Amino acid sequence: MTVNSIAPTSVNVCDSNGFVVYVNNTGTTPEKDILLNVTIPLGFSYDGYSGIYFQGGDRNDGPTNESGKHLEWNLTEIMTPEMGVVINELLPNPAGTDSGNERIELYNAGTSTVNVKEWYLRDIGNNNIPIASNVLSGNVKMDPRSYLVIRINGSVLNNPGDTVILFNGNGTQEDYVTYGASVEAQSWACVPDGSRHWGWRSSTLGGTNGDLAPGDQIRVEFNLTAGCGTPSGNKVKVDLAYFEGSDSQLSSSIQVNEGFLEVTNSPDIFEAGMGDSVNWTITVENIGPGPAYNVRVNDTISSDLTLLSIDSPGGDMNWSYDAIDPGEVKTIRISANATICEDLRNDVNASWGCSDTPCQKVGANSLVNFVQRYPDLNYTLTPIIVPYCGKTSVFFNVSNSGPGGIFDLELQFSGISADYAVSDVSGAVYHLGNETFSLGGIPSKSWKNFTFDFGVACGDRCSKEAAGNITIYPHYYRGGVQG
Ligand SMILES: [Ca+2]
Ligand SMILES: [Ca+2]
Ligand SMILES: [Ca+2]
Repeated sequence: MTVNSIAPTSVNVCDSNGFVVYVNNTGTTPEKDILLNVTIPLGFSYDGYSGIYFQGGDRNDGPTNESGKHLEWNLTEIMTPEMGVVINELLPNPAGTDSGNERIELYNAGTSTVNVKEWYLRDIGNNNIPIASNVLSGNVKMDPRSYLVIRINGSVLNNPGDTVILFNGNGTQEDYVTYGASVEAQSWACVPDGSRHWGWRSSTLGGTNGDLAPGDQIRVEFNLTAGCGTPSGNKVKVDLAYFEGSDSQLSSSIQVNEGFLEVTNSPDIFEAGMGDSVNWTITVENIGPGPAYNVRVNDTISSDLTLLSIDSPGGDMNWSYDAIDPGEVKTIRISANATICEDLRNDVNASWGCSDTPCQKVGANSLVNFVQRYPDLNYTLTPIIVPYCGKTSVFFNVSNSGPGGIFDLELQFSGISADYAVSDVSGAVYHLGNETFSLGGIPSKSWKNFTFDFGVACGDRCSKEAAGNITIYPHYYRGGVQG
């Protein structure tokens, strides 16, 4: 007997791949007690599917033993049908004289003992053959896997062809077998025992017909999956043991293709001013030779970035792909708004794997470098010449000619005499307590005007009215820094 293992030459990590083992009987007699052992290559695991294909029947039985490193099939056990007592072998044309030398072999293919004391056989010519009175070997209380050989008085089994029927004690048909032109000195026998795979074979009366006839083949199929990090170059080892010997074989070596993700978050460093939009392009590329399955991607922006848009699947910050093929690139664009000036970052993480346990985790991050863009504040005002017992309108122009914006501009007028009063403010808010005008923001390359009346109250005054200098202190924020 020979054993031959066919493995795929190239597999992808996570994919279920079919493997095949052929067991061939290259001899001239049926073989029996067939045991097949497969050594699973490093990194592979059994998927739970197995099929046994042989002449006379197919089975989907799993391995009879499974250790994680080995799969073992007792093919004799698997191929034997469990169907009770059946006709297993007929000798209708013994060598020389037939009369008194014809034989019938029964076989208990079931799992429990059957008493066939009351059973009988009958051929197409209605010749009845009681069993109990014609036992040549074996016991009418037939144990599982036991044989019973029946002698036939006279000549009953027709040499050109016949049908033999097995009845139980109630007269119910249990089995029947039909054969054609007989071969002298050969038995009409099924291989394996109890199967429907009949042929003219050497007699094995009282013993097994064998499990695999000469020239016959058993095909065993099973599926293995390569897990994360499975190395290339390993082989499947198969060992066959049978009654008369053994055989071993190694498959060809298996190349294992595994995905490898590379993640970029571009640009690495983004230069932005306050209020600017920042835009990133995230790429997830499979630079490995195999597909990356169950790809999960997560993007995180720091809390002081406000998300404007992201074109990920579903528009979420967490998304996934069923698979990314080798060489395939997924591109995501994300846009956010900077609301403060520091600790701004965007982190992207990706992972993939066959199941929940990832084969690979990878990430990339990008920082926002805040660029200080300085404003250039200028102001002009009409000269303040206040008439006695009167007031004058003051016109104030504030401009920002710099590249950076001014936020929350306040102009503090220090040194206003208590005799003077500010009134009719337009274009600003005046705070009497600290003599401050609030103007709000002055964006880059823009200006604002405000006006107010400045005056002195009338009174019986002899002295010269107060005169002097008013110092203006500007207070504002530029990009989060107080200026
Ligand atoms: Ca005969
Ligand atoms: Ca004969
Ligand atoms: Ca036999």
